[in-house]
Amino acid sequence: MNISNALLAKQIFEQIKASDKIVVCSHVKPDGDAFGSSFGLAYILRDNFPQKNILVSSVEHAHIRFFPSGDFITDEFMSQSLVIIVDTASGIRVYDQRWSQGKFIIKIDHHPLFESFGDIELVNDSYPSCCEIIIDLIREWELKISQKSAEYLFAGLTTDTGRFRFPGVGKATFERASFLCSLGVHPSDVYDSIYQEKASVLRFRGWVSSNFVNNNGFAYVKVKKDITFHYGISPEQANSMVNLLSDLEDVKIWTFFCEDPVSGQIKVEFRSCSIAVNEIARKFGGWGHRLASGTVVENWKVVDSIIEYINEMLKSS
Ligand SMILES: [Mn+2]
Repeated sequence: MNISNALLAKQIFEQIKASDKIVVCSHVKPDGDAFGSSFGLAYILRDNFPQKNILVSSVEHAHIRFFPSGDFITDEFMSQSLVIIVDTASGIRVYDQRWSQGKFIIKIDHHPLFESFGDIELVNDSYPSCCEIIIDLIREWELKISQKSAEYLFAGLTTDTGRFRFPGVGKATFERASFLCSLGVHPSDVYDSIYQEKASVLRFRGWVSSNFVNNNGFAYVKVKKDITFHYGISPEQANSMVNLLSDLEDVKIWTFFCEDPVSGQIKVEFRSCSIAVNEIARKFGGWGHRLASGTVVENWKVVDSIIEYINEMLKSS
């Protein structure tokens, strides 16, 4: 942990020690890292400070069955709490929009700084997963970590790094993973519970494999609402599989366009091995990491203009 983070780490710990009520919160449509960093942090704080009241604001039924359900939080509790928001770059994406009513707000995130909010912000985009920031903080604070909490953190670390594949993964990430293993995490057990797939999901993978378009290093698939309906999967689940196209030979940019059956909007996930796709995302109203970003657009016409834009970009590069 570098020195500016070490100072922030100290300030955060002081706030935690001084608070009787704490709410840990993450982003809407939570992924493994959102679940892992919020439940990991909350469970560790509960174990170390049993006299404090620590709640997690999260979905009622996690689509990754490995994780527990969120807690019921009253308005009163929220307004009396230290609110810690993890893995979330913008205030509007926080799962519980009452977060701003908290007594004191702390943001801990690994996305490129998108918007400043909170009373203390610890943002470091050199971390491949938010869980790894939590791991470094907990070690800095010398707190004890149960096997369960270590598993939550491992689950977040492994999902956000694509099982140790994505850029940014190196010595530090493996060292943190190794540290979690020393606390009793068995990676294969975690994988067994988070990577089990329903038959419908596996069949959808097959559909993607036979229906993607591949053009000059740009691979994409348009997932219209009748497809997600047919396979019985949610648009989030569909989009989380964008990296199905990552191993394609000579692919430079790969993208999933997935229609939300309720709003009719199209959620777009951009990935790349070197081209800065967050600039493309930004051009179309989105945001994210340099090599992994997304946006939401209104209709398939906009999707076609994105496709044209990327095709032109790759032609001229
Ligand atoms: Mn994350």
